[in-house]
Amino acid sequence: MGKALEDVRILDFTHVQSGPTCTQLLAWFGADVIKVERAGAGDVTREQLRDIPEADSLYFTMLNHNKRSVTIDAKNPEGKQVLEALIQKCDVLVENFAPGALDRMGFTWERIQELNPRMIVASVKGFGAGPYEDCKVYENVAQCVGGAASTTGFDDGPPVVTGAQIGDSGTGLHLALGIVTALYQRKTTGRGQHVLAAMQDGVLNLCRVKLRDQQRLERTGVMREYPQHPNGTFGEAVPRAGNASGGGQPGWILKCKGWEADPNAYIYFITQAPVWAKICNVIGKEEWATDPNYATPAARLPHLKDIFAEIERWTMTKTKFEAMEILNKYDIPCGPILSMKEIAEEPSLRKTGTIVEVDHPVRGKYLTVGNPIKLSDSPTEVTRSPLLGEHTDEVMAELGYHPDQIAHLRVVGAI
Ligand code: CAO
Repeated sequence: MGKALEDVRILDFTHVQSGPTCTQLLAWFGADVIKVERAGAGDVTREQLRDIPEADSLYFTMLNHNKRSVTIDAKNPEGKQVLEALIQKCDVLVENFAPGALDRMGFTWERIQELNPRMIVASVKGFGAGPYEDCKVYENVAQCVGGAASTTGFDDGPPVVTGAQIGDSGTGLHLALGIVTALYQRKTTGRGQHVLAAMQDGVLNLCRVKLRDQQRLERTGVMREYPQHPNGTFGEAVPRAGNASGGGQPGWILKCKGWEADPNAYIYFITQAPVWAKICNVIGKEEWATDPNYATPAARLPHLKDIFAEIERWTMTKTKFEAMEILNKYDIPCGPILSMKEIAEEPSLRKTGTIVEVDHPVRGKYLTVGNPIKLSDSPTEVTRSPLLGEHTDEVMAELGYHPDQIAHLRVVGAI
């Protein structure tokens, strides 16, 4: 079967996490992704958080599947010429260098357009145009400046960052969408364009509901579904909502059997309005279904704390999986808090290719997250990440370089 992006060639000038997330997705959809790394060193993550001496780290291998690796010194004049040849041959250049780094290499937007007017140049930066546009940014900085940290955590504690890499991987996802959209538009315009995904913007996009709540707060002074209501006070900005659910269906994390010893023996429980009567039956509070203090969503809002305490009395008598099974019978939305160990061992995730075992010549077998986006006509086969410079000769030959020229470029340190 063919692949959705099989005619697309990507010059992958990315490193660390945000850019590589994007190009890995494009590779999974069939694009030929040629990762350009610094001669002799490579992507810094190859040796970060290493668990096996001398082997590429899981950090690197899990973000660079299905790519080819070439090493080119972009600051060497002859290395620059190789890059120019690549720019002429590729459809997209993806980069997430610090602001200005690509220009300092001599590859300004104008120069790239001169070399290849059809080229799409896609960048991840920390910020868009404005006072911070020159700043370097990492994941947690993006979470802080994008509104995630100020709205995450409990009201009586400090801001908290989340384990989901919404700044890096989240922005990589945004960039990938921008790239395929630009490729689509190029079909009619014949022109390339610049695609920018700023990490602050990407995080803010994922925090959209919190900007909604900011405006509701300014208008009404109170948000009835937040745990601060009715006893706490609201300030000028959206407060941290603990484990409250983001929408109009109140939810909370509740203890399950074994919580004293198991840090993940919890379940997320949503008191969805249409199944309120069923919830009352399951937890043995049948009278709440008709009691005017509990019967309607609006009446329940001031009592959410008591309601969840009562539901928790029930969930604590069941394991999280038992509770899930019982609640699902009644269509009550809930979800066990799964540990990474449980997720890694979950057979259904292996079956769908969401968790994949990959073999690597140096590190051996390891688990990775496969393509989370499934296309029926473009199936993904996850192949291992490349060794540093593994495909330099192959790609140079495709660019038309003779073996003697390749040997010369190696001697002068251009590749
Ligand atoms: N040949 C020669 N030089 C190369 C090269 C190559 N193949 N690849 C990279 N370099 C050079 C760059 O040209 C740059 O040189 P100058 O500083 O002289 O311009 C230098 O390597 C360092 O690049 P950098 O500034 O991007 O890297 P850093 O480690 O200092 O910063 C990061 C890393 C992530 C903070 C920065 O790249 C950044 O802000 N990127 C944009 C936002 C982003 O993607 N952040 C998420 C990262 S994932 O957590």
